[in-house]
Amino acid sequence: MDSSKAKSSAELRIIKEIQDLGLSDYVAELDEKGFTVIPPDIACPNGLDKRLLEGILKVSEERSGIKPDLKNGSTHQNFGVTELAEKNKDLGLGVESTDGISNDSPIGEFLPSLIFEGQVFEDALMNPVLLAMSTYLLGYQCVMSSMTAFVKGPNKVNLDLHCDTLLPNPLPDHALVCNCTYALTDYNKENGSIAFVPGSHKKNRAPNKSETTLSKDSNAIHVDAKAGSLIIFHGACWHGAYNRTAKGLRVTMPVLMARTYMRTEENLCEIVPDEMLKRNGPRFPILMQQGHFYSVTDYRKQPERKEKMYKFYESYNKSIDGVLDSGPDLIDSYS
Ligand SMILES: O=C(O)CCC(=O)C(=O)O
Ligand SMILES: [Fe+2]
Repeated sequence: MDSSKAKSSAELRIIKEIQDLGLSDYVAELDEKGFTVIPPDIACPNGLDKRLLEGILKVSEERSGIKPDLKNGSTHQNFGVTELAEKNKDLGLGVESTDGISNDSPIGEFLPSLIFEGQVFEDALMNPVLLAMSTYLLGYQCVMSSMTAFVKGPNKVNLDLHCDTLLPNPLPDHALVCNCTYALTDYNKENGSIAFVPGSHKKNRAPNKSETTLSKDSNAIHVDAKAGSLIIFHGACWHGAYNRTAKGLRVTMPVLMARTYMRTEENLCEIVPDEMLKRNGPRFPILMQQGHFYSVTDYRKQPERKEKMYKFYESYNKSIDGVLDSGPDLIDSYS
């Protein structure tokens, strides 16, 4: 945040939220390094992490028909080795083989679209700590871009360095997206932790092709974190992941958040059931892209959509003491 200018009421509000939640030191670290690790007692009180881990393992079993072997990782050892080349290309992921031969998946099993898998995933999105950190970086109008999980067993390849803002360079100083990753099993290098290049968000660009090999970047570091930690990083921060040499599974759930005008990974606007919108409080519909004016697929539905959009914005703005100073009321002058 630029400290030389007078602060808006939204900025004053988020600063207070951050102080009240005990997050000031984590925000300072995020500003300096581009990432921070919030420990389980702050990030996941009331056992949210245990419920999430259980929920993800259940989804994995339901979708694949195989019960994940959390302790030994046998179900996910060298995951995806056969279909890897094509799959990773689809995900846009680059990989570095640590033994010069192997080509298993750098992320393991990929579970997209988790927000529709039950209440615990809605709770994870509505976690006040996740929302305060996302709001700090992206503003009160930010949306969820995607909620996914990676279930990674022992593997041989590193995930190449990249940043999550998939736009042409240069990138602006402020974040356009941020990644809030729940680490649901213990993190260290042997466990296949995420890798960061501290301060890289200040380069205002993604790594170029010659800079993506993780082992060649002497500034890259791993993260030590207890299960239940929440790792927050700026969308321009360079990161990758180390291969897992330990047995067992690394289970992580990245919640990608985005400024309201960004193209999102998941297109949620028209597919969220009313029941889900009703049960989660006034910010939830905004997070679920219900305040989007764009992305029209059927112009005949636009009047109804607009009406809902107004309603959602109004009740959300009321719940945060009217600090939003742009929104549908401004858009209305075009209609
Ligand atoms: O596997 C990891 O730790 C990093 C994954 C990643 O690049 C991401 O969540 O954006
Ligand atoms: Fe990433």
